[in-house]
Amino acid sequence: MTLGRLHLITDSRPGRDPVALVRAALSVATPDLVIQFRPADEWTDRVAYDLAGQLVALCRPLGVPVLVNDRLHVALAAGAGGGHVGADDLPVSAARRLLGPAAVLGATARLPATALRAVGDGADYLGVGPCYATSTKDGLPVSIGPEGLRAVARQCPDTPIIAIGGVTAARVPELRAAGAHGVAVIGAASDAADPARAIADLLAAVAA
Ligand code: TZP
Repeated sequence: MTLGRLHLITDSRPGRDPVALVRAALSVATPDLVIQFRPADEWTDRVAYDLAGQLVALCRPLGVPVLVNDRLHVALAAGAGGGHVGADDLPVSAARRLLGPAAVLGATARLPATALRAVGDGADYLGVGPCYATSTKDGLPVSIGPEGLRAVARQCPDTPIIAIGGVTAARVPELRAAGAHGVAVIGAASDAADPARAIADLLAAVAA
């Protein structure tokens, strides 16, 4: 599996438009781009399904994978390329059974032991973090920094590591040096004055 290096996570905060953000990303980049659709907890399955379907319809012709965070039934129903599970979601082994062998499955890991288990249970890639402090998501544990990511990368040398949490284009080089295959962002794209420009900068940084 060749996994894209820039994972754009849709912003589910009130007032944000996931479809507009994805359109901006597709206008500058398609190889190396992965969309992770992250429905807000309060959204109904119907809302999540409708949005996921719109994103899949936009991305599929360009060969850009759409992964759905947590709600794997929405991923399956909308024809997404796979899903991503965190610590409070379905276990990785159950997620793999549900999605099948061909789907892309990512798992969140903060520590080497968790990462190793996730890979053994069927994760294709690991979302590792939070690498830095972030205000985009509440209730996160303390950030692990590039050194924490390096520890996970050493434990799982054959699995792509996607750094998450407080990632900016300027931080990409130290994350790549620590073993990251790529990065996942919300704020660095969604909060930018010009999201398409910010996404282009992030892509250049991960490709360097
Ligand atoms: N999981 C760990 S950090 C995070 C998630 C979903 C939020 C990342 O957002 P940002 O704005 O890129 O720091």
